[in-house]
Amino acid sequence: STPPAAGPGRSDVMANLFQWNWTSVATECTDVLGPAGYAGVQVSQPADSLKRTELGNGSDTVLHPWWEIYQPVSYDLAGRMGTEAEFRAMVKTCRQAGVKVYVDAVVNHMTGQGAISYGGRKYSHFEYPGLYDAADFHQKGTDCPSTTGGIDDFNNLQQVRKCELVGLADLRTDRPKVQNELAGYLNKLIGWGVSGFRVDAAKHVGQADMIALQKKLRNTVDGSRPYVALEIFGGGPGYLSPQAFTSAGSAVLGLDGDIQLKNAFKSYPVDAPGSLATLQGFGEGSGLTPSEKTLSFVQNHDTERNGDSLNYKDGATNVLAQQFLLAYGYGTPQVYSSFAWDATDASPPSDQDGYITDTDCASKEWVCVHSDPAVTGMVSFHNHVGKAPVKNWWDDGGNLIAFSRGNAGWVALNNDKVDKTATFSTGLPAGTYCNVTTGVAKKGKCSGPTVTVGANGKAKVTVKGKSAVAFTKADRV
Ligand code: LM2
Ligand code: CA
Repeated sequence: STPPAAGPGRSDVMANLFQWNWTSVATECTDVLGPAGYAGVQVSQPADSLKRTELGNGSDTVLHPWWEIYQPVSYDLAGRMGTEAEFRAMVKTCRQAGVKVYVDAVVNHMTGQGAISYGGRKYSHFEYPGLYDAADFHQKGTDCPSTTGGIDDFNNLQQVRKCELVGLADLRTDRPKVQNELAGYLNKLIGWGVSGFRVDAAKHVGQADMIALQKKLRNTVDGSRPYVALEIFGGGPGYLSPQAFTSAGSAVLGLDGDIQLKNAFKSYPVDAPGSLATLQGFGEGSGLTPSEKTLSFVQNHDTERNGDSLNYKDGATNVLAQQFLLAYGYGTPQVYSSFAWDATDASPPSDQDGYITDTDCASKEWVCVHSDPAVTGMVSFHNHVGKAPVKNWWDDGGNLIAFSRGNAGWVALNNDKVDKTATFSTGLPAGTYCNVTTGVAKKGKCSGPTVTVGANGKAKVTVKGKSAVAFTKADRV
């Protein structure tokens, strides 16, 4: 059957396919993301970047760490994930599958090391032939007040904006020439059908320059303004806080939210009571940015490594957290899927030249959380309940919670290891419903276990350890 067009009819759920190559993203849009009801996909930084030719000092053992892509060299689509032709074909294929494409855009800086790019361009720290030269970068002393030229103090406004983030040459984003180069790059992507951006290091660009840049962006091919989500990690004072950036873009990244989710899902040592019950207040009520201004997630490529969030190594707990976020409806929810790693610097699966090889979800090298049926069932749930408010909250004070979304759907989540049984008010009419976390309702039949709701709207349900039960009105069988 033909999936609904991009956007309307499929809500807002995004998959973040971090460092998937373009041909793999395209295939996934057609085979999985579109049919599962994902409305969008975030893809990795696509511009030409640093290609390391030798190892650094000491403990440096990975020639092509994942972070090479965060050192752009030019705005040619010539990076580790594929060619311009492959990128454009991917955008077209995804849109045909009903999935809009959002691009990770690095606008704050260029490189901090190396001399040659994946696209074969030669460069040095402040010289990018045909693009930027020293006059386009903030300089130590004149612009940047730190003695090292780097950001030594992340609470210092001048340093955060005008010094070098981990030694990366810092663009003068207030300069018309720089803004025009950046806008030219982003508008090129929009012209190919891209719907928006995740802006890397937006805190280091600052509000004024972010707003000026967005004014230079054209409308998307759908006629809307591009969706621009700003990366602003929490903890900064005043103008450096995520709250201070909500009007400088479409949204900010939910980087405080993923910390709260980790603490709710993982604070508990083995066999001790946990705290999913705390999540009754999750969202603006727990100090986070407003829902409509937040791109929310359980983790991203930084937090899965730095300990701020859960990650795929948390297994069933991670899946349960994804299910909670999709069920609860805070922010524009995003599901992260990427490659398995041991060392935090590890390269994604690549050929000997650093080009990322095709994703294989069946291999141990990749972890495809977004296509786990326990997750896709909740994508469907999320799309069906829409904006209906959280009602009928129930918890046992510990690790078993349940709630409805208005009268449209109901969910229970058990973060304990043992099965739990209780009688819940579901807010739904009497009937037999298909549990979407373990089955699919098709032609009045459920491919897995069902739940019976009585005339009073109540249901006695056993929720297995580390799992969820969920259904919507549309899942009646
Ligand atoms: C981001 N958001 O603001 C990205 O989400 C994050 O992943 C990026 O850091 C960072 N900002 C810059 O875009 C990653 C990685 C760093 C890595 C940089 C640049 O976490 O470790 O820095 O990308 O590739 C690496 C070295 C670092 C070195 C730097 C410059 O790890 O030791 O600094 O390159 O040569 C001297
Ligand atoms: Ca900056």
